[in-house]
Parts: sequence; C-alpha cells; structure tokens
Amino acid sequence: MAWEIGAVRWKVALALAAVLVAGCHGAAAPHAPASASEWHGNGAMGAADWSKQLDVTITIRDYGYLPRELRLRAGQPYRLTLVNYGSVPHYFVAPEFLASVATRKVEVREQAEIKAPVFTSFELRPRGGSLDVYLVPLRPGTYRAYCHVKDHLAMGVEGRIVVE
Ligand SMILES: [Cu+2]
Repeated sequence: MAWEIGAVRWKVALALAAVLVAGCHGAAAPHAPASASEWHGNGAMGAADWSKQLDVTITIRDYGYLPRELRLRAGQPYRLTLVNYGSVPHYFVAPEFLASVATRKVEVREQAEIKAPVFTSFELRPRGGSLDVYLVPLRPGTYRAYCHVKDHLAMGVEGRIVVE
C-alpha cells in the first residue's frame, strides 16, 4: 500500500517535471539564444575590452530621434544611452538590432540593472527618462528603431542604426 502511494507520487512528480520542462521551452522568445555562449555572442562578450567602451546617445524628442542615423562598429563595446526629452512617453522598438548584439546589461542609473539575453524594446518616460544599454554589435547591417505609440512614427519618431 505504502509502495503504491509512493509510485503514484513518483508519476505525479514526473508528469509535473515534464510540464515544467515543456513550459520553459514554450516560453522562450523567438530570438532567444539557445545557450549561454550564444548569449555572450560566441565569445564577443568575454573578449570585449570594456575599458575601451565608447559612449553614444540617442535623444528622443516628440518629433524624432537624434541623431537620425547612428553608426556603430561590430566588435566594439558601447554604452548606448537612450533619453526621452519629449513631453510624452516614447518607445525605442528595435527587435532586429537588439537581437543582433551581445547585451551585457541594461542599466537605469542609480536604480537598477537588468540582465537578459535579448531585449526587443524600451519605453522611456517623458522629460528625461533614460537608460543605458551595454552592448557589443555583432552583425553588420542597417537596423530600424522607432516608436510605435499612436501616430508617433508618422511624426518622425524613428531612426536608423548602421553597424559596420
Ligand atoms: Cu513616441
């Protein structure tokens, strides 16, 4: 009797474990890297010399991103600061760009650091809301970034990031 209850418990535990494993895979983001080494850009993160970090900024206004085009070099570590000087919240939506870089962390100064393999977008509060993305571009290309709030894209709240 005791053995039977034990066996049932085992079956329940195994079924639960299977559900948990399936759940983890199902929850993976479309661009999520398969492994930690991929997360770190196949060594790009470990090889990056952060003492050579360059600081670049994209300023967001109600009429657009400044600069309209930001040029970056593949393999170079950057601190990309996003700051919204507009009067309303704005987004920085750039899933292709953010999936093409190795991200060390995202930092809200004096507040928090967020660690994740891949980001897709950020929302910045008006009148000075900002954050820093520590990243190493990996794939040359031209990437789009824009705000998807209402008619903001039509108002010009967008930009281009060129990785050479
Ligand atoms: Cu906007």
